[in-house]
Amino acid sequence: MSNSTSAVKSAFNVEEIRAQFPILKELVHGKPLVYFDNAATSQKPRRVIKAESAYYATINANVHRGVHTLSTKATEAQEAARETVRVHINAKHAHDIIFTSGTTASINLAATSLGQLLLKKGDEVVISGMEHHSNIVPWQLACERHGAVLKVIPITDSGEWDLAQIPGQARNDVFTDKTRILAISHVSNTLGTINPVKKLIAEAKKKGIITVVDGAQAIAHLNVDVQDLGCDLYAFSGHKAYGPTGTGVLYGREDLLERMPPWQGGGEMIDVVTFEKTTYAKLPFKFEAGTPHIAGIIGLGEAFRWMEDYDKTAIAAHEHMLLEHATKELLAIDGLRIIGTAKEKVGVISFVIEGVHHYDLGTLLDQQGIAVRTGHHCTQPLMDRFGVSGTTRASFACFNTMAEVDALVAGVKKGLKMLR
Ligand code: 7TS
Repeated sequence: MSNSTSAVKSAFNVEEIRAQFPILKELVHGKPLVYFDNAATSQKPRRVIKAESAYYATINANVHRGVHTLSTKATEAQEAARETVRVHINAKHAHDIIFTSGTTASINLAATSLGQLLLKKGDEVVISGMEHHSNIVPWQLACERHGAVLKVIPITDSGEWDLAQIPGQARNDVFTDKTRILAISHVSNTLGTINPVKKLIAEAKKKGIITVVDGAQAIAHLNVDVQDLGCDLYAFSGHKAYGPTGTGVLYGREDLLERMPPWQGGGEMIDVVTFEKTTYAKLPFKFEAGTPHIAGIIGLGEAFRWMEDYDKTAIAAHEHMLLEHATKELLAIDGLRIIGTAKEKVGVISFVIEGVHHYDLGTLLDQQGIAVRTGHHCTQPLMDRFGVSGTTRASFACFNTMAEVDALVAGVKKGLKMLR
């Protein structure tokens, strides 16, 4: 993990970090905001907000097009963001970083393009039972298009992959001779499970299977080193990592990206166009049709520069402390059950309470200024696996505090008095 230890890091001080997030001074229903919905989207430090608006105020122009000064400056700022992301995830080349509108777009690009490149009738794509709908539906569509079959790694009671029992296959045999693609999440948005992706990728590689990782919930919380993981493609969103909405990345191994057909056609992704035949631009532009979200990408670069200022291991330790405290205190509540009790977790805690609807609890918490997400979290098959219709989910970020966890626990207890 050389990428995150190469520069001098600021010491982790939660109050110093909080001071950089303007939204944390907001009141909700007259109460200080306690923001525990970071898995849906994280809040933004002032630096990121400033970088995005400075683009519009001072260098707004289209990229890679004009000879004029503003266009050059906008292009340089956008490409600097690409280099920042490259360093952060330890990709080999800047052109291995494709900008998209988010994880959803990144996985749709991957599924559409890889489907066309690799899938034939009877081939298999393997996903896991804890995937977000964004890492299920694009693969279903690709399988439907090419006559391939979607296979699912089952989930244990604690919320981990059950690699010994793939339905219809021999024990300990996740992959068959027909498996072409493995698409798995690094971290579960609903359970918080940190999956042993490196191990499974190594197994897949031995069989020549292409590996795609959904890193939406990992990127802000773990040291992500794509070369160390050995994955072929890695997808994430900017907005879950302190950056703007409408931005995302698909990292790809150069030789695979070279072979993959383009996903969308349009301006900027071409080399030469005639009515008979079009040739495509070099990487990464082959996959970036049309005017990108330039301001957002510049904001994304600033968010990653901001993350680089801190030691992610220290941030992970802080978030883990919040998780342990929340787990212990919530479990002491009568009738409360935590869904997702894996050994390795990020700061995500999903729970159900006997006789209480998650929506009602979420509404009562909101009245106390506490933002959580309720529902199925875009993981309906996982809800079915655990036999629940939804959960209440608190998801932590580096700016959250122990006092806020105490406020959540007190808020749940107060809510229960009203609901029971
Ligand atoms: N994959 C995972 C693991 C996610 O958690 C999410 C969003 C996505 C993909 C899609 O990301 P997007 O940025 O393209 O929307 N997860 C959540 C969530 O847990 N609550 O709201 C969005």
